[in-house]
Amino acid sequence: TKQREQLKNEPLYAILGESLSLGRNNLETAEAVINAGVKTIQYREKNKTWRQKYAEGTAIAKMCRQHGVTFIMNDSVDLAIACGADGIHVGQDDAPLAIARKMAGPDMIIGVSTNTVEEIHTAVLEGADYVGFGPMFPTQSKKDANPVVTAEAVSYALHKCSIPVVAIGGIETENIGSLYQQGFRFFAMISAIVSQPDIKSAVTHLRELIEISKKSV
Ligand code: TZP
Ligand code: MG
Repeated sequence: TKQREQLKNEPLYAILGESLSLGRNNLETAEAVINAGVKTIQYREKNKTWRQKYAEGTAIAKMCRQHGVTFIMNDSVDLAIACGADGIHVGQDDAPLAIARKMAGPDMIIGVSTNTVEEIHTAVLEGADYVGFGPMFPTQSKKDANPVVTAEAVSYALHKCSIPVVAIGGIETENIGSLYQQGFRFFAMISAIVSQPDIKSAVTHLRELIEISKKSV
């Protein structure tokens, strides 16, 4: 699908979380992120009801569709389908990939959170479209975050993983360039995007840092 192809061409992956959005609501944040030119957006809310997530997700999916932005729903396959999302992102405690795939059909993008060699290996084997991989650095944005990834897992992610690896966890202007130089090509961020007063300039800056690293690779 077009959306699946687009994932491979966009280094920045913005994750929405209202508690980290400086008082902006998710729709306002989504609008700003879309305006800043980010082509992949995930909706991630841990403490809202199904109906709240459904209402917001549906509205944001519509905005994304109008702007050619890929919209991914976190955690829940039923919400992804109900909201008309392009993709689902499942963690290790969410629906297993085979079940998510069966429910959502072949066109749905499915991403899986991974922290170890074993988890990456399994996600690829089961047919994930991409893996989220992290945390790369300590982060305050996820309460139950795994330990920072090991050097062994990083090496596996960079050299042995046949699908896109989306690095996550503590990524910001200070380290995105070095991650790029290490070989990472996709970067998911919450706070470095949605917690910035000026989302557009934050995104522009992140892109510039990637471009600079590209030249020195
Ligand atoms: N999964 C692993 S780390 C993390 C998630 C959802 C939080 C990322 O947030 P931030 O603010 O980009 O560190
Ligand atoms: Mg989850």
